[in-house]
Amino acid sequence: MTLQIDSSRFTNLDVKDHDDGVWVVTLNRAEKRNALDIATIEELVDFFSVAPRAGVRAVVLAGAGDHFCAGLDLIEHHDQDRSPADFMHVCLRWHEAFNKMEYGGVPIIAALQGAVVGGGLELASSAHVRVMNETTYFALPEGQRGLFTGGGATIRVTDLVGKSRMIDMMLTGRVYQGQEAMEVGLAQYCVEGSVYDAAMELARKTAQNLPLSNFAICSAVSHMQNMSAMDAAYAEAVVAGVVNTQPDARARLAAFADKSGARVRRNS
Ligand code: 1HE
Repeated sequence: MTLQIDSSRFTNLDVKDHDDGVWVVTLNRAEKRNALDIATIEELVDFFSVAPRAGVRAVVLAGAGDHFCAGLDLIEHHDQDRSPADFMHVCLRWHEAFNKMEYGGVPIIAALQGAVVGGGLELASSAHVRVMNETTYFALPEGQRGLFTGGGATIRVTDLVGKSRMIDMMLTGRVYQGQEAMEVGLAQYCVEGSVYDAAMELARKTAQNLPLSNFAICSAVSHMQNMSAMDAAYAEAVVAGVVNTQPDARARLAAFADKSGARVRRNS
């Protein structure tokens, strides 16, 4: 069953269907530096709940304006004067959204410009591929604000940069940018010029893979990280059993066999 995505339902997100099954989801509150209020989180839950069953083949996740995302909406948080239980539930909604992204099986390419900070970095780290440029900078200012990460940074940012760098970022507010950000693993691509154009190109390339292969890549790998090595190896065999025998792959295998299929060559 294929579900439909009604773009007009979204306000804080701008949701657009491009060709080839590539969708662009843009955080659309540039005047607030795309800070994540609860309404934005609910729209992310909404979109990424439906996307895997709506024929979405890849997503470019972008931010309007000069900055990708300023993290938690600090003004909303201040105004609402939340109880511990209230904020726990807020964080659980963030996890709902970000888990649907990471485990949903639809490739998400994040186009990161300007500030990618606090919850903005938590959001970016839920994507599968991150593209930065010379404007991009990453930080976790929670420590300075009297806060702690609540949107999965302890897991996902630690996965990217390692425990000691994660703790340093939180303690000292260290900012990573440029080549150093690449070297510590915060992004896979650093481009000159538009991160959006580069992310679109990657999304289009990704969308040419068979959806079941992409589902496994953008779901199974993350699940397997949570398993013991023995269980992960078993799960890998089961997933490969399903994916590697899919009827749609036969034409690609036949093309390799008759030598019309592309060969893997080193970059020129
Ligand atoms: C905001 C937010 C926000 C901007 N919540 N409204 N996150 C932070 O600590 C980052 C806080 N933000 C900043 O450091 C800066 O705003 C930026 C570096 C992102 C951008 O600077 P700049 O000079 O371009 O903009 P600005 O003048 O600081 O802000 C422009 C407007 O955006 C202004 O609103 P206005 O109505 O006065 O025009 C700001 O109030 C608003 N704005 N950032 C709300 N974050 C699940 S736990 C997650 C924990 C966290 O994420 S902690 C948050 C960390």
